[in-house]
Amino acid sequence: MASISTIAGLAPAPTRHAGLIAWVEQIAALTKPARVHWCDGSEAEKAAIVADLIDKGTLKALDADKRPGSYYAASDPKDVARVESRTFICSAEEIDAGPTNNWAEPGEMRTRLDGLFDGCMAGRTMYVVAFSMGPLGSELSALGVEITDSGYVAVSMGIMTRMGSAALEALGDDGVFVPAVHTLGAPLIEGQADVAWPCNAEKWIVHFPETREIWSYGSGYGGNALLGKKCYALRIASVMARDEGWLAEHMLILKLTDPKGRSKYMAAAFPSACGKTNLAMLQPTLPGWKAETIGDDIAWMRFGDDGRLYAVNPEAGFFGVAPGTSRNTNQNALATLATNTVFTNTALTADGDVWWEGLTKDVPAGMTNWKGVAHDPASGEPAAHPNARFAAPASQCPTIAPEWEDPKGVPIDAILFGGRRASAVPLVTEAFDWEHGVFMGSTVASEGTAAAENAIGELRRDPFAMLPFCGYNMGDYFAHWLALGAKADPAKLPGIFFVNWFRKGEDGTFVWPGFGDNARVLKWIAERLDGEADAVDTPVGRVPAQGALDVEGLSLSEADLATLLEVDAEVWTEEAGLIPPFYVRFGDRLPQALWAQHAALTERLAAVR
Ligand code: GTP
Ligand code: SPV
Ligand code: MN
Repeated sequence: MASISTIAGLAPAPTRHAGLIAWVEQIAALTKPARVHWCDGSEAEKAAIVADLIDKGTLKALDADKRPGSYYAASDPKDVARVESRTFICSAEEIDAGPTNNWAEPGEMRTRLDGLFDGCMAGRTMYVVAFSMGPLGSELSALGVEITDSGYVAVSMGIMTRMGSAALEALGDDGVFVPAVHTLGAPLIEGQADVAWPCNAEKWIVHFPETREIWSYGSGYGGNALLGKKCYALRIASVMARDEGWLAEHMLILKLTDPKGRSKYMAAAFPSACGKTNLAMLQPTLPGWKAETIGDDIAWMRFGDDGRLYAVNPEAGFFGVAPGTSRNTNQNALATLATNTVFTNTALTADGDVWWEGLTKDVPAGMTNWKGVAHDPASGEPAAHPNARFAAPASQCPTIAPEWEDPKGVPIDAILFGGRRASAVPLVTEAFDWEHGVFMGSTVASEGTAAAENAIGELRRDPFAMLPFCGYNMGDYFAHWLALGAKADPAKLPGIFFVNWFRKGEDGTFVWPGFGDNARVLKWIAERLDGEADAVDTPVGRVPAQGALDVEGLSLSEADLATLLEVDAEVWTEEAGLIPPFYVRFGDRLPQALWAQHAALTERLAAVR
């Protein structure tokens, strides 16, 4: 590996950014790696790191015909998802982290981190990964540098961000960057053999919002370790956005074009593993309608000079949930990950390819499961971990919109909120106005998934799908959304909608077919924006009027359709009653306007009961 220099501190820094060099030297002195390598983001560099990871057993090359340029990793069984209980927002004042984040006093946390990071990279290579979140050179983009002792992270950052020389160049001699330090927390002493997936039983995912710093210890997985993603583009960026008057959101971005050629841009916030990737890549089942992809997880949005809200996808790749992805549900995702993809915690087939539950009806024989042992279909255990993921370049997506890297972003026409709700919540509801939409966003609740440690299936509040990702007091976050709307021209604000693909019938199965048929809901939304579709007012918002939702060709009974669109005042009175216990947690940081929205909802419900 010629490109990797061998002596810490003597690595020639490919930058004249004195602040960056000093920081890298300081972190090297603390973490004591065996080598320092400044990533340039080249193909040759990726090949060298991959070769090293294959040597170590971290990666397996997949069959070169079936899955060219692609690799497989299986994590430590205890390192499979984000660890919210170990995630901290260390603002100077506890109240500024708010009731929904873990907080620790910054001085105490720094002392703890100093101890944890002392010598933590011994025996390993320290990679210096400069990256841009957002298209290089865009005013909506921002830069970061992740230092990591994981080659897997360096390779993944190469897929998920614009990484290497170009980002270093964009930094110039004195550009601002968010410093992010990541370690597996698994130093190697002289002669100690490495393991395939080094990590530490103890994990710390720490953010200092005021100084815009990230420190991550002990995990090699996803949002814990690829620090450009949740840690920077959501937790730190949400703080930057509050201070600078923009929005950093857990949202997909898509473009929908109707048969007349009229396009709309939509952003949608659903909690983790609740359908963003799938909606971002949907294949409409409606003739003549076209959907294109701009982003699948994160949106940075800012009002333009024309008064409209513009969004960019800060990422360059998709880190998507594998299980459930199939030719029937998301053929565009499958095409995206045909090549140059890193798979983690899927199953491995006997012929050197990957598999996961839902990919095919038939379960291939002779697979190795994500734990590395022969898969036994009779065991009832899945072959892939439910949070198994793929990391694939966004540019490979067949439906990627030509403007996905437009530095000025795309003007958003509609914002959607949603979650997994087996009952109560209609298929689609339109907010009466921005403030009502913010109320809707603030009350999102969803059933838990495998993307985090919380109990699967249990209902929890996840306002704006940002509960795990808001880097400050969520009461202030709601106020920020209200303030941006109040400043804007109402005619230019996006419409706000609430969707729920996950309503279940009495037999426990989903009533709505979902996936490509979600285009039917998007069609109604687009027509509402153009003033062309009818709606009826209910206490919770506007739902499609009879016949306004295009269900032609669906095998949906009248009763099913009624279930999907029903707003039951009894049920909703109970729902509304659950909001105050949640709101009171924010004390006086909860905007009065949201209490007023709650009171108005209660009144509207009382009027129809
Ligand atoms: P993160 O990457 O964790 O933020 O998740 P995401 O919101 O991008 O979720 P994703 O699209 O990967 O969906 C996760 C799961 O939801 C998968 O198992 C999908 O099969 C399932 N899903 C997505 N869309 C639908 C839908 O319309 N209907 C149903 N029933 N399931 C869906
Ligand atoms: C999520 O959990 O919302 C993800 C995956 O998108 S991770 O990057 O691991 O956070
Ligand atoms: Mn996500």
